[in-house]
Amino acid sequence: MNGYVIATYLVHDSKAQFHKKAEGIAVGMTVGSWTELPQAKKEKLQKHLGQVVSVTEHEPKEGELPSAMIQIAYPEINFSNDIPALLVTVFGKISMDGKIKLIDLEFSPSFLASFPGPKFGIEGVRSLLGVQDRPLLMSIFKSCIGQDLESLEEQFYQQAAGGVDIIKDDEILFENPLSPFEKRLEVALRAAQRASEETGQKSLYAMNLTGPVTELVDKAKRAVELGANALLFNVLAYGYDALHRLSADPDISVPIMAHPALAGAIYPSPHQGIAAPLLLGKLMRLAGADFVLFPSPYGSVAMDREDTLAIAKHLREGWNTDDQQAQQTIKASFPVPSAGIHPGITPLLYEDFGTESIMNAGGGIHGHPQGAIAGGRAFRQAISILSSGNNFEQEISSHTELQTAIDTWGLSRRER
Ligand code: 1AE
Repeated sequence: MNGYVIATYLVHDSKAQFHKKAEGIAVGMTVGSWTELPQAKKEKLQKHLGQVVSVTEHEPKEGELPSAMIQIAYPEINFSNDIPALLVTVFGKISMDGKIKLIDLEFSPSFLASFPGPKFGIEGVRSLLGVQDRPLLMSIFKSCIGQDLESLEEQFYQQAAGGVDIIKDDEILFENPLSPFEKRLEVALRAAQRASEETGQKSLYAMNLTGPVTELVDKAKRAVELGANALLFNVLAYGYDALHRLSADPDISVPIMAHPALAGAIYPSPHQGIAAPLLLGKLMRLAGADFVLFPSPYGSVAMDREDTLAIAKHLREGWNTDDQQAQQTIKASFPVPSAGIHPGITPLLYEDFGTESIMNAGGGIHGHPQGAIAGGRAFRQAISILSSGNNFEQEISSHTELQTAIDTWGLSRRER
């Protein structure tokens, strides 16, 4: 439906009045009240009126509230082409009105045309690093709070020397006297250079971009001028539009990584909130994230596997639009399943997310009994076996660091 954004909701209602609910949303979230309007006003407002696309009632289940999927089409002339206006239109007031969850949004070609999407995407990040044909490896500083520049420089070096492709700040690292932003960048670049001279491998440093929202663009530009080559951003705390403005700015010529902090306050309820694939998949890519972190199905903060697969699909595959131009111009973002990842989980991650993904670990690298360099190596050995197609279990013992990691954390197997 060109000219409309279609929102899909899951609604639970003890009275099962789903058609009435759908009409109420379509009218209430667009022109207000329809029935009481005089004819002349109705004609004028017709083009602004929301449309009920479908109401699909589910088979009632014992002990559960009646539920239905409702789809509403919203005329794009009602809102400006930005994510805050979109979200307030489709889920502002009604997010507080009973058991209703926003499941999906379908965008029209005209709406998508306002969003450049990720500046680098999967291909762009790969070409910055010069790495093709294997999942990338990312690590997180652990710990970084209370650490001085010397300690962070050494941590950076160890991560890069172990073969890590991308090193990210912890999302909880803000401006602080021990490791101020510009100084932190300076020591990280120096450590990256030192490691690269030894390994011949490039690395990226995703610095946590923080501070007042009005200063973010200037701060990001300054970081780029000083040599920053990636940024980390707490998107849900600052808002999707903040990411959109950073990623669309031509002077911020580095990839941006979206952290999912706060997402757990929004997606987990079966009755309310915003579904994880939309929250962390479609909207993050639309706003311009080159990489998106989300809990993997296997680690310490596990997410439902189907949801993680749907996030990855939204990040990498086509939009649900038949617009070929949007398919081609909005680049694919890297899925980064995270939290509690160690080398023994990598076969499951590879099976689920394949080559075009990033394996990311904090404790799983720094906690290696032989140190962080060995932690990085253990992951790279795991990635190398998986990419070769050889039998993972049979090859473990040929790699000292990987064997130690498996002895420490074990080998995870799929529960059938
Ligand atoms: C889903 C986000 C994971 C994250 O930010 C983080 O810091 C993970 O650390 P580890 O790998 O669990 O130590």
